Amino acid sequence: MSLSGKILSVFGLGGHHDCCGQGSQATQPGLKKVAIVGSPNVGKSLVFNRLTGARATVSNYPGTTVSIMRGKARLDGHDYEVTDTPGMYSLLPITEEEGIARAVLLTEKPDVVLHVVDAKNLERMLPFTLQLIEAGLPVVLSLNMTDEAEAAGIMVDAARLEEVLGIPVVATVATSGRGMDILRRRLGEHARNQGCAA
Ligand SMILES: Nc1nc2c(ncn2[C@@H]2O[C@H](COP(=O)(O)OP(=O)(O)OP(=O)(O)O)[C@@H](O)[C@H]2O)c(=O)[nH]1
Ligand SMILES: [Mg+2]
Repeated sequence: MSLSGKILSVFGLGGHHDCCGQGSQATQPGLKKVAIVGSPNVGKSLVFNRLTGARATVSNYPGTTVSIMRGKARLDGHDYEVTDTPGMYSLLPITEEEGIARAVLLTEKPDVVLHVVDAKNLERMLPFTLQLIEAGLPVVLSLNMTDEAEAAGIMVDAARLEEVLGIPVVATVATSGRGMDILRRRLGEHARNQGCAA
């Protein structure tokens, strides 16, 4: 096990991912789950809105004053419950908000974890992707804000990154909706590849 894998195991993360919505925080019984995570201000909520449309509810995370959004999305022919989490920089939380984002991953055991990153700042964002993968979570990566990256002359080879990381990687622009159809399909496929889909 790598050093970061060992450190994560100290915090109760890592190792085999127990999927299929068996978490202790059953929110909508029977529905497969997608959790959206990532750094602050990368477009998580806009991606969430694109996936769920108007079908979303806001509530306080149990026992806290931190609000999280949940909604329903149809992905590749199946319904999922999607959770938007507060921005977090790593799996080792510092703020209450980060702790809740981690709790969504740990206790709710989503069938797919959608890591949204800013395509302009991949060097800063990818270490967190690696942490999520090392924790054994079923990760799909959304390279969001590719419009701004392209305008800045940054061309990311999503297919190559997908090959290197071994997880689905999709370029998106949440403001215009570019890439969202592909993202929906890849999320649904990845859930099924975990052997968890309906
Ligand atoms: N140009 C561009 N702007 C984007 C894109 N996605 C999101 N934004 C903008 O980025 C800002 C942040 O978007 P949010 O969806 O609130 O980001 P977030 O990750 O939910 O932010 P926190 O919840 O604060 O962590 C907003 O002004 C969005 O309009 C994108 O793909 N391209
Ligand atoms: Mg948000």
